[in-house]
Amino acid sequence: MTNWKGTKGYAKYQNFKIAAEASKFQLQIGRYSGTAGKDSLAYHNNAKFTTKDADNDTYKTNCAITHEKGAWWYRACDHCGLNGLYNVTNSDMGVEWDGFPNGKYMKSTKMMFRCK
Ligand SMILES: [Ca+2]
Ligand SMILES: [Ca+2]
Repeated sequence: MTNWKGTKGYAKYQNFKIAAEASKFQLQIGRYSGTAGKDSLAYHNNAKFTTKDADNDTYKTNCAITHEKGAWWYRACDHCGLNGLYNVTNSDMGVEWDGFPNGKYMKSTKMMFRCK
């Protein structure tokens, strides 16, 4: 990830698994290591995937509509959200990673996977 001030960091997970549709694409992640300041995805571990038309989060409303933008493994609602609105740097609806050094709003992010 690179934030709007040009600071780069990464979050690496020992395991990263997304469950089947019947389990609402529940997220299961392992141990964190990295330079992202904080393991902000830990809050989303075991959360189900919410989209605008499928409220699977634990909040009373649909997080993808009322508090955030973009589908994600919301709970109530997020500590990171990489599917947020691009170039929004003043609200929780942006592309963000809480605790990231020198600014939580991201200019670019990449998710990469390695098979075991
Ligand atoms: Ca909800
Ligand atoms: Ca957010």
